[in-house]
Amino acid sequence: MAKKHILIVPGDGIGQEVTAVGKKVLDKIAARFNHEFTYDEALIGHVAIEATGDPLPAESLEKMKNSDAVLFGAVGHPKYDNDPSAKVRPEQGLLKMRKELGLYANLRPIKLFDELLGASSIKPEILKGADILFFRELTGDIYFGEKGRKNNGDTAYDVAEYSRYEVQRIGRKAFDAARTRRKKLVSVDKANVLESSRLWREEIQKLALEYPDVEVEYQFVDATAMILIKEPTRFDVVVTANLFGDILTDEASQIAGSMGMLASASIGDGTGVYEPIHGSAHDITGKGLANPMASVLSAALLLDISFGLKEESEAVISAVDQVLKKGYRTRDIANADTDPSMILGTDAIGEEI
Ligand code: GGG
Repeated sequence: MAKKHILIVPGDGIGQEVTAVGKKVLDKIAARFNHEFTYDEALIGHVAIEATGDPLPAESLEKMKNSDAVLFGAVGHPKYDNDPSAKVRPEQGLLKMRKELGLYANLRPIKLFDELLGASSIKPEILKGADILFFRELTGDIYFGEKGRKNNGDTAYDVAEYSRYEVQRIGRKAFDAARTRRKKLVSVDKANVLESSRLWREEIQKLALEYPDVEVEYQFVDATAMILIKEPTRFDVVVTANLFGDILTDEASQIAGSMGMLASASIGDGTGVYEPIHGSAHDITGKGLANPMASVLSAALLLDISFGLKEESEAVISAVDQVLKKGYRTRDIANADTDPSMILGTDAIGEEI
């Protein structure tokens, strides 16, 4: 029997709705497998700014550090997107959480459930067999380098920076994972243009010498963007920088059918954080339309990676699979052939799972 303390951090928008379903699934697992999961909640993002003025209050960070794992939702609010001069933004909470918890590796599995072949506009024959694990570096790059304005505010800059150490530690995680899979690693950079990418490639090349059993391919990010939708089965493990990983995994979500299907695990020095890759989606917030499967699959990653509960994790993935096999869909993964009575809202599909 495992005794674990899980912090629920719903954040903004649909984060609240989908995280509630993820927690219910964890409750069900605890009951079925005789574990004891205790919970607490914390604020982040816009809701934290509204309550305290701070996108990541010290109390939230403290609770994160003292938990066995965090199930997180999303941050963001359109009011900041339309106000570029806003000094305090929800996303600052997310970046600070990653930095403070040392979450340098963001694992984003691109898992295509068989039933969702045809859910996106990519042809099924191109998608069949696609199974990719992205490692997005999460605490460096242009997100964390110096940023500012000069020339009386008429010029803005964001510096992309990587140290050898930062590349090595994410690279090693990706090589180790490739060893447990199909032993193929694609390292994505822009080394024909960017100095930070040249250092990235140097370090991955050095690591490759330690992993002679792993076949390594180096791609420029623009080529990867094309190959992902042209030949997704070419990829096994992909390792890349923060910004490239952010963009490429949104693109890769179309391989899985929808952003609503993609879970992620952020791991590093301390407490692991598990979250859907999607944002707060205020256009559908409060309507009960959000697909909670990314949150449920994030809970599966939490059980496996932070708690070592493999069977429980597989039970969750299998539950999602069975619900899809029965024909249930949320709106984002339905198509013209879906029987409208099988299209369920957030809570209803959560109950089925
Ligand atoms: N659950 C993911 C989320 O909240 N995304 C919103 C966001 O601001 N993402 C930026 C990033 O992941 O770097």
